[in-house]
Amino acid sequence: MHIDIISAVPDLMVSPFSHSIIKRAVESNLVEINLINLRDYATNKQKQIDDYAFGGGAGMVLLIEPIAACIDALKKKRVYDEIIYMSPDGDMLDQKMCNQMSLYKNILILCGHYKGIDERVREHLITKEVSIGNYVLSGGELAAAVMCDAVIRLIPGVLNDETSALYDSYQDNLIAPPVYSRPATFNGWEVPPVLLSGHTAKIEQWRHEQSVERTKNRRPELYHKQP
Ligand code: 6GU
Repeated sequence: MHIDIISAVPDLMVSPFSHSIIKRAVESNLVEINLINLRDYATNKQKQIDDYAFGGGAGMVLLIEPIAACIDALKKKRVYDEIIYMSPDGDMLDQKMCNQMSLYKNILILCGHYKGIDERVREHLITKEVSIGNYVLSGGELAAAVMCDAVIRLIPGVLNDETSALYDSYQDNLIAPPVYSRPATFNGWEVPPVLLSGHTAKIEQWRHEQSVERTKNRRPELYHKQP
């Protein structure tokens, strides 16, 4: 998968892609992430990428010209499955959307300022808008990092058997069961005995029951989506 991310502050996303699972995915060439500085596509001498909103009001608006120039240049190199704008009023990211995106070959992501981007970008250049929740971030960068993390770990080969995405919370609209490790007793707090029994079938059954109970209690709306 190839992911291009356009941002006015691309450095914000360096660390999220430089560690652990995502770092390994990049190193194994399972994913290529290209951070693009919008300022490199500024069209005027002052390298300006934002300006006041027509009609007045607080906050700067990202200009259409650098964004259009940047997207045009990128489109000459690749055909994108989606051109996504990160926005708090976009479609809500969920596991199903992540699964669909994990099958894409090329994704272009545009990160905006909290005040927004010229609406004509959204109308004419964007194919999908995504939000990661009902709260407002200062920009789309952290949201893009969240979305990319959730998508990249689903690409075949990124996780090994032990960390397989099949066991994730939400994968079957069920929350993952609790896990424990050594010591078996800490402060008198015991690990559930079944997990120490070595009885694989009983352990699997216990985990499934725990998943169902947790989903009912913590995410009843997911429980009612059971197949
Ligand atoms: Cl995608 N962007 C911003 N700025 N805030 C958000 C968001 C995105 N998703 C939730 N809040």
